[in-house]
Amino acid sequence: MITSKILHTIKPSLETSIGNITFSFPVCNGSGVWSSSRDELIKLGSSDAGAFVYKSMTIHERSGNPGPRMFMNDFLSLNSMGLPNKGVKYYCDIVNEFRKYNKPQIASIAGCSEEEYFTLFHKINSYPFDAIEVNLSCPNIVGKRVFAYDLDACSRILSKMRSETTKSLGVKLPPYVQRHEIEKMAKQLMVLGIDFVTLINCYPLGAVINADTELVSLKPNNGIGGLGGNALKPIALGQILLYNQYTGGKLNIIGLGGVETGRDVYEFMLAGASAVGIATTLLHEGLSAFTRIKRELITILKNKHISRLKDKIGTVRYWN
Ligand code: RRO
Repeated sequence: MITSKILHTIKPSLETSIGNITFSFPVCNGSGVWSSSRDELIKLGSSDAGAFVYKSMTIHERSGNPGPRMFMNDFLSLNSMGLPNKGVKYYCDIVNEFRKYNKPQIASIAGCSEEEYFTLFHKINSYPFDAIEVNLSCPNIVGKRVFAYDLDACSRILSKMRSETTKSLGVKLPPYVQRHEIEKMAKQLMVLGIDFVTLINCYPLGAVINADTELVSLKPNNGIGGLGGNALKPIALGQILLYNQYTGGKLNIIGLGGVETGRDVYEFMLAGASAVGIATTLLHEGLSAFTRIKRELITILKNKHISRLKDKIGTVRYWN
């Protein structure tokens, strides 16, 4: 009884790592949310977020798709943002200054061709970003390939980058619908020596229709966009479990998809995520979501008498 009381007052460690970077708190933003402009990034830096994940960068600034390009309700989000971002130079110009926030800074890059990915990579690689997340799963630009659905193209892009950087290198993937696709990708990422995988980007090609107005919710791409939010959580958990199984827990995972609470973060970590991103929740609630989730997570750990969150990564129980 006394021991349990003492354990309850000790602050648990929330520290985890992704590749060679350490998160003092494992919850970050999903790329693009609060991370497109200098002002947003300053606020993200001052928040309880465990790391910065920059909006996916292209070579030149893009204004993105015309609106309405984002729809949200209590259960889901649907977006067709179309990669609005300030261009790679803008983010390279601020990364050094933002080291003052003492959080890992993860650059996200998105090209329209293999050549563009390399141009972006070479630029980013010479700046003090702590990690590079190669977004091979951006779904919202008609005519732009989703490279993640082509294993050979992914391998070409990632193996060249791996040979040229010592930074933590990761890839952001979409959900796959067949088990063998996940197995092949997971094993290939291990062979290539990739440090982390971000699972998952939105579920592509969704739509929402309003019976009253008889309108689709989004303007771009005739109403088609990527599904996010709570509706995505079971899909994200399934993908994380499978990647974790196929890599024997040796590939670090940033889990993303429908995370709203500290309890969700805990479930994602049981499934095998070493860090967790929030996107739709951050849009709904703002940056105070990090503070709330941190509080909730600490309460769970205290109630379960867990002193180090990282000990729980991948420890989900299965039925015999
Ligand atoms: O900007 C977007 O439309 C977008 C991107 Br790049 C992405 O990777 N995922 C997403 O849901 N939207």
